Amino acid sequence: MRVDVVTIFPEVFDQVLSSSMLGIARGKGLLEFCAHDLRDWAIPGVHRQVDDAPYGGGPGMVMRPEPFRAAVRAVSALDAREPVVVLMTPQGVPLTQRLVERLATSERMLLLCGRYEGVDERVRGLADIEVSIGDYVLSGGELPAMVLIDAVARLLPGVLGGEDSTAEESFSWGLLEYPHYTRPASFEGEDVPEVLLSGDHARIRRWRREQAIRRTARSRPDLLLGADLTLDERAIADDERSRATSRDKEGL
Ligand code: 6GU
Repeated sequence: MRVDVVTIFPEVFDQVLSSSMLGIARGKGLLEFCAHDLRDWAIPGVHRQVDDAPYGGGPGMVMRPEPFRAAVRAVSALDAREPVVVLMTPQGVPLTQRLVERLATSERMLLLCGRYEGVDERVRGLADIEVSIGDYVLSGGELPAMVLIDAVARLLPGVLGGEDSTAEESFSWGLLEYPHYTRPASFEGEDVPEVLLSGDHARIRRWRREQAIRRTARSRPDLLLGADLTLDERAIADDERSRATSRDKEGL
């Protein structure tokens, strides 16, 4: 996959995209990445301006549409593949694992990062999709773009060791992940659950599933609405919810 980013801070991507899994993915040629400085397409003039005061008044600055328009044209033309153009904005649709999976099937993405109070409404017309990474406001789209690239890149075939390592993880069941343990078997009085040492794979699978359901019921009950649970599993979820409720009543 090829990923291009248009930003006024292209240098902030260097470290993150050269390290760890992303660096390896690039080394293997599975991920091509290029950050472009929006100011290369700034309004002509000494200040290389990309923003301006909002019509109608109000605080802050708004990013002008022309530099983004020119950048999308020029960067798109760098490769024959047509990119999915993504505008990173708190007004976008929430980034979910399902959306990540969909984006991971594309050959090319072009990410647009806004800054300041926001981007001119006409920038939105350049994007195929607008994406937010959560219900909080960040000062720019750069960190969200890195989040998106990381989430997508780890799904590309060949990036992670075993293809299976992403199949059982958080959200792929529509649930949070079950607890993981490694050595030592006993750590400061906390023991690894006996079932994991039993070698009984059917029992281990059942235990993990139950733990995933209990965790989800505790931390993210909203996810249970969309999860595919058996009646017995629904009962486990309800049990965990009622425990949580009685803990709340006890003020814990
Ligand atoms: Cl994509 N951008 C900004 N500026 N803030 C955000 C966001 C994006 N997603 C959540 N908060």
